[in-house]
Amino acid sequence: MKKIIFMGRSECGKTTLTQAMKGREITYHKTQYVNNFDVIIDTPGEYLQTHTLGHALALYTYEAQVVGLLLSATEPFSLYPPCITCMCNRDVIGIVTKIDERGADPERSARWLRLAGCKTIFFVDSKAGEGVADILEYLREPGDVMPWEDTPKTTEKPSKNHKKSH
Ligand SMILES: Nc1nc2c(ncn2[C@@H]2O[C@H](COP(=O)(O)OP(=O)(O)O)[C@@H](O)[C@H]2O)c(=O)[nH]1
Ligand SMILES: [Mg+2]
Repeated sequence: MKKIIFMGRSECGKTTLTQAMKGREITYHKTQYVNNFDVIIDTPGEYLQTHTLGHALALYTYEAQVVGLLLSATEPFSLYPPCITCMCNRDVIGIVTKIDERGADPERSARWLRLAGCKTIFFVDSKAGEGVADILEYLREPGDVMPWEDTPKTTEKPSKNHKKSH
């Protein structure tokens, strides 16, 4: 799987999505540090909310192949400046979280993420797991086995002896 780094303000759902993508039972966990030990780098929201710490996030993008900007569908504002994605040379995707919440406006959040420069947007309810598989598929690399599969998908061509079935 491609390595992704999640960014977004506190409480937007970075850790919950991280846990949902790993198939973990969701437990409360306050992110106190940049968690860079896996294919998902989880970061504290304070890094995005504090101007001086924002530079650390820009540096951390080099540790990942994909940057995920999270924005909750319930947020009445966005912290992302227009065209911020050009700050790094990685693919940047937008992820709208909490689409299930009362009063959520996923399309409004998606518009802010597009304004920030995200060309691909995902919509998730991390609690129910909705939309999580789409992100995993996006990050998939040849040979990866998805949680809902039991055998790896092969990208190898069939051998000469292998009959094609039509
Ligand atoms: N309804 C709903 N609640 C969510 C979702 N994602 C996160 N939450 C809740 O939002 C709160 C903050 O989540 P957390 O993952 O700690 O946010 P973080 O600060 O960005 O890591 C927690 O109470 C989560 O249960 C979601 O997709 N839907
Ligand atoms: Mg967190």
